[in-house]
Amino acid sequence: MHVSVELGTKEEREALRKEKAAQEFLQFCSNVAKTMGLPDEEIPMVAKALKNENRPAVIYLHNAECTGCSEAMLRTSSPYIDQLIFDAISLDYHETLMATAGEAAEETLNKAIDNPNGFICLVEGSIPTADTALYGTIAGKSMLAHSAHILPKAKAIIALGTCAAYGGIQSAHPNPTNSKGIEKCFDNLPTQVINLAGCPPNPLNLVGTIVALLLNREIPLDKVGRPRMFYGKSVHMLCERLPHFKKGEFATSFNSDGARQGWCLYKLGCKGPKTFNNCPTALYNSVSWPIKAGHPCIGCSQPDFWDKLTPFYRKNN
Ligand code: FSX
Ligand code: SF4
Ligand code: F3S
Repeated sequence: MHVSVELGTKEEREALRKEKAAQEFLQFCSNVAKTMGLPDEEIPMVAKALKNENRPAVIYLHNAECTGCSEAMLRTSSPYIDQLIFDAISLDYHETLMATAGEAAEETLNKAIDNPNGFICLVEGSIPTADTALYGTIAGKSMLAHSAHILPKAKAIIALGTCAAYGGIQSAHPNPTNSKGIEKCFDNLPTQVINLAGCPPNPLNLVGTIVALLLNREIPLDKVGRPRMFYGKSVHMLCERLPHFKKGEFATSFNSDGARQGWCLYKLGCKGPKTFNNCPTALYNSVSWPIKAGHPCIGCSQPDFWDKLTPFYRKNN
């Protein structure tokens, strides 16, 4: 039997709850600032951006994908997605989250596109282009036509996840639907696409990107369109098992003493040396990341990783 006793008056409990929420928000802002590589003095700027009264409109499009990017975002305990949706941005259209459907949803979308202050477009999933693009449709239109209508009007475009950025699993060989990442589909985009690679990407990198956009900061990108502040270093260089790599201490099977002692997973196929992402320092949910959990990196933030970095468990020499 579980017994809980509540102490203090209702007002005292409410004040405590508010204080705890304020502390958690500050911790969250501190995590975002750290992930963006900002010094502590900038934490109040991050907090201000996330409490922005002129919330930018966001249109979120779904194409061919597993919805893992949305799931990763919704399942986070930190960053608090409700804070992001309700305080920092105005999520005007999201096909899997919004309550409206059918013509009402289309009307919502048209209103969001015509927002006089413009909108940020977040795109999840790759776009099938084979055979008149018929393998993915929304509201009777192909995903290709849907994006062609919306993306040229966006003031910023974020490809959320490896599918939207580079095609992902849909475009793996033999790619029967000729699916592509958004940059490869269009050559008339008004702005360079910000590729937040990862399958799924870390929600903290999305929040950091939105904060940078809200603060009108420049977002330097690497040669495959990923923000350098999140993808500037390899997983290997940031990995807590690097000392074992340097000492030549490699786990030889998942059921070995080396694996149990946290030795390097290179000989079990780890693609950390070829992969650029901040998983070891950003962590998922402030808790863990694949290698910490005992699994080699499969290179999920690299273009074409399904073709170029498989088989995932092939022994690296
Ligand atoms: Fe899935 Fe998103 Fe991977 Fe792709 O994630 S987690 S297949 S990057 O587009 O839904
Ligand atoms: Fe590098 Fe992978 Fe070994 Fe970590 S586990 S040190 S990323 S090879
Ligand atoms: Fe992906 Fe490797 Fe990070 S598999 S989640 S880039 S550790």
